[in-house]
Amino acid sequence: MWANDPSESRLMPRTRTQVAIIGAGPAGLLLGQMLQNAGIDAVLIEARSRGYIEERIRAGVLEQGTADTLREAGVGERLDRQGLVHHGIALRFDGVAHRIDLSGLTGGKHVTVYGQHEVVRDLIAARTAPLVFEVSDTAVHDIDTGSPYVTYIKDGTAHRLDAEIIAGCDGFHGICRPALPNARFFDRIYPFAWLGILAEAPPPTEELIYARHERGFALSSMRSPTVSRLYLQCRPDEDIAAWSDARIWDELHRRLGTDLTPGPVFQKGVTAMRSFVTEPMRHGRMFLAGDAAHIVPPTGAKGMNLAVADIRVLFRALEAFFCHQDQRLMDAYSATCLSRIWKVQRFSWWMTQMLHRFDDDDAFEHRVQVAELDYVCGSRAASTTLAENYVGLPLDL
Ligand code: FAS
Ligand code: PHB
Repeated sequence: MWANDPSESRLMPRTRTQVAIIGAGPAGLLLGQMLQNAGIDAVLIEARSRGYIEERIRAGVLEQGTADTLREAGVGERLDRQGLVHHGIALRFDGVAHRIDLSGLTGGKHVTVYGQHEVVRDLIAARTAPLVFEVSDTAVHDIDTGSPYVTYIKDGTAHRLDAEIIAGCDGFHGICRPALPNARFFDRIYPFAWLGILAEAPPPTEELIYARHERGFALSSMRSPTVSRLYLQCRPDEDIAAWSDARIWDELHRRLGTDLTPGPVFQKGVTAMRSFVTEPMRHGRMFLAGDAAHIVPPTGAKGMNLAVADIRVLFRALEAFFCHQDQRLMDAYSATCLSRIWKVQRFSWWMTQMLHRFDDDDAFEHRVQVAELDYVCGSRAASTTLAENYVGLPLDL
């Protein structure tokens, strides 16, 4: 019996819900929490195990709107206790670090450093509605009808989940985006990647440092006063085995120029860099949100924040549909999200262009790149532009 063979689906164990959510990343889990709070039934299915997604290290910076959204959803207690509130960042180039006063330039707004995996843990802990881990062969069916359904296999048994709405929150490698019949894709792959580490080492400074260096970009972030999160620009096909801890610390010191205190590295990974957008983000009763619909290079710290912004829009649309039989917000979903998505894509692309080494750039382009950083750090108008994007553009709702 195959889960994605519609003729077989009549013979499978069947359950019914109002919203079938595919993917338990920040997008799927937050939507599930908001629907649960509103008394709207949702079943969440996830390909990986609970342990895997709770240990998966990704984003680290929450916009103020994201933190507020998590509090409104009732999962902000640990964030408020353990999150690190930051009022500024530093841009470093030509050996000098320049502070961007995020709060002073945005009327007091700030960001919070709190690992994405912590957000995932908080959302899973708060979930009382069904959350099925380790599913396989997920497939969506009849998404252009009023009776869509999802099939999947769990512990060797094929299941059918009937729903009124399917939320495709299954990330960039999921099955929902490929199921869109008329989508258009916008894609840009950058000629470099990020080598990221987590280390038992105190961050060199209290705030983040984004460094442009002739040898390549580096970023100094953190997860706590004793755990550093650090990144180095590397080749897209970088062999991480060629990077010993000593080599990583040495390269970080060259690019960041700060007194780093090396410590045991307990997580290493290489993250590809791309910009990607899907238009539209909806077909019939299936709605894409988060990385299933878009990818931004992490230079602007926007990936997870953009997923949260999508979910705020999607939740309000589903609440209007289920509680007031009003489809207008659902019909406006794609356009509403894409308006913000493209502005965030621009900012993430701009930060990436400004801070990374592009091997094909000539001397003129290198000088222009430094001049842009010099202008941003020296002009209140230019640094305000960076600050208002970094803390987060106003949320639509
Ligand atoms: P996610 O990818 O987080 O979640 C999708 C979920 O769907 C996953 O749990 C997956 O297992 C599940 N899934 C996939 N296919 C499925 C199927 N067929 N059936 C059921 N479940 C399925 N952003 C930043 O802002 N800063 C960073 O430093 C940063 N670093 C990153 C590093 C890496 C390696 C990656 C991949 C992304 C990084 N991001 C970063 C972006 C990241 O934080 C995303 O924006 C964020 O995870 C988006 O959340 P979701 O849309 O929920 O997608
Ligand atoms: C992180 O802490 O993981 C982080 C911070 C800022 C970024 C990207 C990643 O721009």
